[in-house]
Amino acid sequence: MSNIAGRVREVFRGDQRVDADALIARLDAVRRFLTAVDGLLPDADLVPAHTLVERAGTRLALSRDHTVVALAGATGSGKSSLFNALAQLELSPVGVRRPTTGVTHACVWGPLEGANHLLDWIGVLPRHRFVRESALDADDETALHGLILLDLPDFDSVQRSHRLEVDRLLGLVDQVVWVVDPQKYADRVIHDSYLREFHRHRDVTLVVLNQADRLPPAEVPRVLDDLRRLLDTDGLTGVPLLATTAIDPTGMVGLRNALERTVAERQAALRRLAGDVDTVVAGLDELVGSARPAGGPDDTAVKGLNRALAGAAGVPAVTEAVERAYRHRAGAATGWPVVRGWRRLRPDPLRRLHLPGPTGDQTDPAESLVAATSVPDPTAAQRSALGLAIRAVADRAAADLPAAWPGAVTSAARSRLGDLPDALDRTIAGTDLGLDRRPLWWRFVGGVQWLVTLAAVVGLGWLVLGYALRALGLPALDNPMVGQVPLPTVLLLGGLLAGLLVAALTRPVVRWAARRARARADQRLTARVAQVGDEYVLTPVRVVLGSYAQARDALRDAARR
Ligand SMILES: Nc1nc2c(ncn2[C@@H]2O[C@H](COP(=O)(O)OP(=O)(O)OP(=O)(O)O)[C@@H](O)[C@H]2O)c(=O)[nH]1
Ligand SMILES: [Mg+2]
Repeated sequence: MSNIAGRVREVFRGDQRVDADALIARLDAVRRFLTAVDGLLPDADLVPAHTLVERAGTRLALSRDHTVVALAGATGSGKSSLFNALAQLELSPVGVRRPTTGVTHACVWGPLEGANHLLDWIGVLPRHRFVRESALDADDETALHGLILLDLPDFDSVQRSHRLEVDRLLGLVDQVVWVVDPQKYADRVIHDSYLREFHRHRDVTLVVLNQADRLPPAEVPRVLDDLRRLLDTDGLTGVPLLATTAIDPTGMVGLRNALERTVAERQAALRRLAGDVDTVVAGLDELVGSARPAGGPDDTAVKGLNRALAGAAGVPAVTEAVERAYRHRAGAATGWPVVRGWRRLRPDPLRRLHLPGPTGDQTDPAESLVAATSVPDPTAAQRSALGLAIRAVADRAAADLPAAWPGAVTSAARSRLGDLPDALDRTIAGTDLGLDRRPLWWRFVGGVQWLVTLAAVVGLGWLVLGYALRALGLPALDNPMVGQVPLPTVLLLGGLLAGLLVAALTRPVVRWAARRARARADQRLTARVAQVGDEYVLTPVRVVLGSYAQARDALRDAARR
């Protein structure tokens, strides 16, 4: 689960330098991650990443020549005493009343101008900003030029506002010097709530055991060992640990040297932000995980979706109508002319669905924009089958993704569900069902039918004329004979028989051709309906899968030190 976090933890950086460009690239990667997951993952999970991007951008834009170091610790540990001793001025009141320091004080080594923007951003009031620059000892202090030392209120305060101020500042400063004293160095609050939280910021963490003068000299190493053990448990193995005495200038040489090194390296700001990126990446790791994103929705689920879409769109009803319409139209074109007119009176099955009727009988395009067809609305069963098929597509596509994603994939799959019925209806209405052309063989058979009917009519007329002449006593017609049978009789009976025979022979062919027309229409409709499914269901799913892949790549880049 925490593969990236694991990798981050394994790297103990110690004095390793942080390259500014590499850090900016990692921050860009976090930004890319946020863009990729925007609207897909819960905002609450992304707050630390947004905060980091915003803070890091501002910190890097502000003075990189200054290093902001905070003295943090419990009340009475001696933060203000150390602050004053380092500044060699009484800047922050030291008192017996606890807590003493209520607002952050800042001391800047070097000119204040350059540091002011930084202090504005950090939020130290101008009246609590001091400058440590004196003509007398300018040379002694050059090693600390660029240092902005902050004296923080106590974090274990009875005053809630102190704790809030400390928490706010700890998120902004470049380096933290944790000040503990011999009485309270093992307090649970500092270890559980603070030091442990800073384990990814080991390279910008320093711990001092202040008031070392209060211990018998032989005790100091024992207490330091004990404190070191506690720090190891906190995950702060290797952080510098010093004993200090604020009331004795020689008792602070180690701390001063450490601060001089920090200022000279000008790395603290970058290291702090790199630690922040590590923390954020570790927190996001669970949201993205290591699963390879699926290439797209899987085939079986897509087939199921297309089937359900076809059902909901009424494709079976339309294809059945196509078959009947083919028979109807073929019958009208090839049937016995005597009954053709009667067939035409019956409504065309496709026309009844408001689908294109016989050629030249198209549905009004304006009408098709609203309720395109009169294909029956999907039944409750078809609707629920469609819902299940969409769910199956989402579930299969998100099967390997971490817990935060399946919800986003399902929402994407359903995002255009409301538009689907109209889209399907329009598609059905716009699909060429393949019935526009009248096949040549219809014309041929139709022509034959006319011919034989004509023969029968001629025969009938001829016979009627013969009877009429005979009835009037006029000379009979001299009927030519075909074998034993007179020609008019052959024409009449032959014409009638031939018409019935052609109709009988044509019927199975029409049935077969109608089934083919149905299959062809089914193929076309299914393909068009699948396009709608692709546009309305699969594309949104692919977009989320693409975002997942981008987020995963971005987070890997952000994790790379
Ligand atoms: N003996 C001795 N006393 C110290 C030392 N450092 C601080 N003190 C005393 O400890 C008390 C508290 O010191 P402060 O500097 O006010 O402590 P703080 O951490 O700033 O306390 P808050 O402002 O309340 O958070 C004062 O009486 C200091 O004189 C030290 O190194 N040795
Ligand atoms: Mg104080």
